[in-house]
Order: sequence, then structure tokens, then C-alpha cells
Amino acid sequence: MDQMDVAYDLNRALKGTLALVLAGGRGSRLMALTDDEAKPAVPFAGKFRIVDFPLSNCINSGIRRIAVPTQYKAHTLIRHIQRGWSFFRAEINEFVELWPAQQQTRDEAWYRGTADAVYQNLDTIRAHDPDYILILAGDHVYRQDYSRMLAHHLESGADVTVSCVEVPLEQAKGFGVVDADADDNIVGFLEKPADPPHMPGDPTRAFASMGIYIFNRPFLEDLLEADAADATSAHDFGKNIIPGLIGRCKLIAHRLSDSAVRSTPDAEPYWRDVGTVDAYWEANLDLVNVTPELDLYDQGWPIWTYQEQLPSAKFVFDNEDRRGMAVDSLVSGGCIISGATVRGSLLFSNVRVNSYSTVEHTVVLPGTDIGRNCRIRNAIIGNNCRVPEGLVVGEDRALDARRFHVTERGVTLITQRMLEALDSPAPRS
Ligand code: ADQ
Ligand code: ADP
Repeated sequence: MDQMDVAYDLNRALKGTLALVLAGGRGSRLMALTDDEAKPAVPFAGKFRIVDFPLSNCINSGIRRIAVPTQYKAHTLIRHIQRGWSFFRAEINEFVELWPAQQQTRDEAWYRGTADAVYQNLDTIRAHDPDYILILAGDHVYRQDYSRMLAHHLESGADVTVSCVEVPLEQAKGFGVVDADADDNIVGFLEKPADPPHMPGDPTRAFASMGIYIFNRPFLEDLLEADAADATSAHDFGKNIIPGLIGRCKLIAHRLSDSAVRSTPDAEPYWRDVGTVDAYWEANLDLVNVTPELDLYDQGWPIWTYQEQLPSAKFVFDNEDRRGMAVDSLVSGGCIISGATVRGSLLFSNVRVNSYSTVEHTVVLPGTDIGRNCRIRNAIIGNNCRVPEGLVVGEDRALDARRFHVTERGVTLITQRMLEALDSPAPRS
């Protein structure tokens, strides 16, 4: 086949692909940040929500037929997608559809696992008549060109392609760990093994599934029908479907390094499952570095979002105390820093920091107001908090742990509920 035919086939395959961005999981390791909203809806990087990353990757890759199965606390997620992602043209067969769990199948269960979330929508999938199904997680932050993964899937003649990434061995127990031969055939798969095997030749790293799969559509239909009839299955891609395919079909590993969108040609591929409070804090604060690992300023791979119209960030300088500034920080629209000092921090939209306060190495979510004379360090402050005057965080770990949630690496997570509990009498023990 000459190059033009290859390009033509890839273009047709992209048009024939339906992407499913799974966005129903609870994400309980993010603690109080997901008390009120699903993890894909959690704000990230100042003005985005996590789900904007897989959705933007889809459109930047040329995939414009997308469905988002939702379930757990989906209100803010649904509102965000309706407001920000409704620019597709149904007339030319482009769309983002929301698929809330609605007990469509006979046994009237909510989505039981990731595979069930797809199975319960098989009729809708058939109605769209795609050739390929791209399964994505709604809760990862990364830039990947799925058209390159699809090209690999087509070239290799695979039934199923699993996108994989090298991760530090100590993190591998949180992932599906993949064993691939020299031709990228997957010959072993262990879902979240207690003692993960390392990569051949590198004892410090493991080869992990990103939970991103391309299936040929008829193959997926047969698989899901069989899985639904299996009473012992948890109906989950990582736990049941992928391990059950070893040796039974052409199952190919695709390396993120072959499709990652990088800021410089020699940059490491970037992929984060910001599933823990520490990972969330680190990934957000990476962005305030001079050369962050994630480049949000690349106009060749824009990340799209919905954001309300807000006035520009404002800095009110107090001449006497020489405060009223932010350095090494990202400050979003609608913020006012008045007579306060912000360093190495990320402020989401509509944050106020008032006089004589200092905020360092802290992520402040939208709508929060930090009162006067606060000293806050190494923290995440949740949505719409009213931080009382004089609050000190990050200096006395034991005290912080009694009042808030302190992570393993010493990041304090503060929410409005925790702040309200400060005012009420302590429960009797
Ligand atoms: P996990 O990270 O544990 O493992 P999982 O909890 O299965 O992923 O969630 C995957 C995606 O599906 C998430 O975006 C989640 O929101 C969504 N989801 C979960 N349950 C859902 C439901 N009932 N309805 C709709 N959506 C749902 C998986 C794989 C591993 C792989 C990691 C990579 O099982 O093999 O290594 O992803 O992060
Ligand atoms: P502080 O408690 O830090 O003294 P104030 O709320 O008194 O902060 O505000 C100080 C300054 O910040 C105001 O004089 C004004 O310039 C600016 N400011 C405060 N709120 C707004 C607002 N809603 N719009 C524009 N500027 C504001």
C-alpha cells in the first residue's frame, strides 16, 4: 500500500471510531475532593477539569464522536460537558453524548464495572455503527495522539490494543502490569499485583496498562455479551476482560512513547493518574515550575474547557508592608490578591487572598476566600472555602492532622466542612 492509501485508511478509521470516556468511577483516594463530584470533574491546572484532557486529546486526534458514561455524583461533570463541549455538529455526525447509568438492561443494576458501563450501552453503540471503540478513562492528565495508537492497531492487525506506559516499580501495584514480547504481543497481564514484576532489563520500572483500549467493534460486542452472562465476573476491563484475552486473540501493547505529544522531542512522555491527594498536589504544582513537565501553552495541542467569563486577576499592593503579589505561581481569572503574598502556588478561579496572609506551595480551588493574617503552606484548599482570619497550616503537623487531613508526604487537605467543624464543639470521645 502506498502512503496515500495508508493516510486515507487512517482517516476513515478515525471517522469510524467511537470514543467512550469512562467517567463514572468514585475515585475515593482523592478523599474529600470527590465528596461532592466525580473525579473527572475535579478542577485541574487553574481553569480546566480533569476530563478536559481526554476530551481534548480526542478532538486534537481527529476523533469527533465521543460518549461519556457517567454515574457517581455526576452533576458538575454533566453541567461542565453541556456548557463547554456542545460545539459539535450532529449534522455531520460529530457529537459528545452523555450516557448516565440508567439501568437499561434486564437486571436493572447500575454500572457494575467499567466493562458493564460499555455493555449497558451496546444498543446505543450499535445505533452509531462504529468500526472501532476507543475506551478512555476520564480521570487521567496527559497529551496523547490517539490517531497514532489507532494506526498501530490497524498495522498490527490486532483485535485489541492496550496503551501502556513505563512507571516506577513502586507505583506499579496500582495498575494493570503488562508482559509484552519483542513484537508487542501481550503475553501476560496482572491487575494490581501485590508484588509487581519489573520490566526486562530494568529493575526500577514496570510496564503498566493506562486503562486505554482500542477494540474492533464486533469483537468487543461478543466479549461483552459473554462477560455479561458470567456470574463470577466483576465486569471490569482490568480485572476480567483483558486478563481473559491472553493467548486467545491478537492482543497488542502500544507504547505511550510512540504517541505522546511532547513539548520538546526528547521530553519524557507525560501521563498522570492524579488519583491521590499527593499526586494531585504534585501535578498541579509542577505547573508553576519554570519548565513544567506538562506544557499547557502548546497551541498545536490545545486543551479546551468551559470557563465562565471572569475579570482578570487583580493584585492590590500595600505600600507599607510591600505585599500584594504572586510569584512562581499561576493565578486564574476572577482572583484578587490584596495585600497578601502568594509563592509557588496555583490559584483557581475566583480566589481571594486578603491582607497580611501568605500562601506557599498551595493549590487553592475555585471560589475560596482566605481571610487576613493566615499562613498557609503545603496545602490543598477545596472549593468555596471560607478560611478564617489567622489560620496557620503547615507548621504543626500534629495540630493540622487533628483538624484537617494530612497526607503521607505532609500535604494538608482542607475543605469547607472541616473548617465549619472547627467552630462547632469537639465531639465527646
Ligand atoms: P483503575 O485506575 O482502578 O484501573 P477504574 O476504577 O476501573 O480504574 O476506572 C477506570 C475509569 O473508568 C475511570 O475513569 C473511572 O471514572 C471509570 N469508571 C469506573 N467505574 C465506572 C462505572 N461503573 N461506570 C462508568 N465509569 C466507570 C484501570 C485498569 C488498570 C490500569 C489503570 C490505569 O483496570 O489495569 O492500569 O486503569 O489507570
Ligand atoms: P483586605 O481585607 O485585604 O484589605 P479588601 O476586601 O478590603 O481586602 O479589598 C482591598 C482592595 O481590593 C480594594 O480596595 C479593591 O481595590 C480590591 N477589591 C476588593 N474586592 C474587589 C472587587 N470585588 N472588585 C474589584 N476590586 C476589589
